[in-house]
Amino acid sequence: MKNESTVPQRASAIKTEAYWMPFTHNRYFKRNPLSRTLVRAEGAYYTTAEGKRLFDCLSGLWCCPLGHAHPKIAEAVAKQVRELDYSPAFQMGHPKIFSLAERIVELAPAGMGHVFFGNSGSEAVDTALKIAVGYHRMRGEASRTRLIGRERGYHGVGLGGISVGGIAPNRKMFAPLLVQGVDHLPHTHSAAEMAFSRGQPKWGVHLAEELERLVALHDASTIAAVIVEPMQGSGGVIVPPAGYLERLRQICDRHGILLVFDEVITGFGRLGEPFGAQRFGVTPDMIAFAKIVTNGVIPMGGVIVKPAIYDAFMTGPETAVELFHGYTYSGHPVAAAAAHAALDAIAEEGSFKRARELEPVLEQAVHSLKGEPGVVDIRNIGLAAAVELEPIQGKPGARALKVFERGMEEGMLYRFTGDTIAMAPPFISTEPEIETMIEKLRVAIRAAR
Ligand code: PXG
Repeated sequence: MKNESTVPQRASAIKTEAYWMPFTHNRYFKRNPLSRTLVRAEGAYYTTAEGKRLFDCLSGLWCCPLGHAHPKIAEAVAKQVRELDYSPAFQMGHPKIFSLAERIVELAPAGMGHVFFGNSGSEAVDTALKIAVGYHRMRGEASRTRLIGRERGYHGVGLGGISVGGIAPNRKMFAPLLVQGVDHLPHTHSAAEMAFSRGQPKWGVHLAEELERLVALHDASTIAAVIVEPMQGSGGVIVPPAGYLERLRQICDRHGILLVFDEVITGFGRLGEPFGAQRFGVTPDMIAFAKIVTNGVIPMGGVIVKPAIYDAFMTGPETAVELFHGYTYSGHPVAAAAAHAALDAIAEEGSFKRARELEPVLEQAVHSLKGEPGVVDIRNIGLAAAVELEPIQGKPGARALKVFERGMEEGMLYRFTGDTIAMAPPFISTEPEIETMIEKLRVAIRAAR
């Protein structure tokens, strides 16, 4: 194999070739895999194959904020495997999934009624898009098929999700597979107007009016749904301008368009409330969730819908299947057990409140990086923050990669995409841990000039 990298090859005890790693620079990774191979996790820390402890700055991939090896979740999973390890998802049920749906509806904003389960955020999104189109058809408005996403949006990697998504590299290679009849709202980030905003930017509410333009262009009778992340996570913690989501809600209502919030990242506490919907005071028609629902321990995702959506499908003969959709592992009992334990832990440990308490600590700390070399923007809300770096000329992503690698030397596992460093620390973090996470980032940024 040809290797053009200048990184020295190290002896490796593991064979890495067969595994094709997702969203990873495989060849570069495989030159030095041990430093990035994790062998243990406990609380807010990972341990690498080289024995190095790393603070988990992104809570896994946004999914493990209650801390790793949570004893209650571990116990619940072990018990469930012995009691009922699998239950057919179609035409059969089990008690824990019914009660979990009830619990999730209770946590959701008032007015939601039912939960459809899958196993990932991507499945949740594609499920929500299918339900949206099916809903209008069931109501006799079969012309409403168009879906509207947003630039810089990330909605997973299903064909529906990449179609409504707005991240170019995730789409361009698969262009022929993209769903037809999708349009996009502009993203809401403007370096000129809102760099270094704390929390919600004051500029940008007018960008919601672009939805009126899309309605005028396509006609409301062709539009099924608008899907947005309340806060764009993968896009680099892009926080909605004050009033923006409220305006999207009004425009959707005026034209009979469903509003879907993709809360795969913001669901279950990342913004200090159960959902972004509550944080921003805007209730969508559907909420896609995943990740924190099980603290990342067992894969699970799903869609919460308003009763009117569910009811629209509950017609026809009682013995007929109403929605031709579902997965072998929809509502998996082990995932349901993990979710119950995670929701118990959230309630017992006051996790949402803890996230709210830590928000100003993170905000204060991360904005102190303004003025460090190459820092062009800092954004934050809830227990999430991003530091955007100026790309090194002709080498996009290279500066953030340097920061990431130096961060690991400093005992920090940051997340980088493009030239943005993202952080979403565990809810169990202490204040000094959050401050250290930022001070080490300062060291890494200075070293990555
Ligand atoms: N929607 C949103 C808003 C997401 O953030 C998905 C859907 C897809 O979920 P699955 O479970 O299919 O991966 C996501 C996933 C990052 C990062 O570093 C973000 C995600 C996944 C991995 C990394 O920002 N979000």
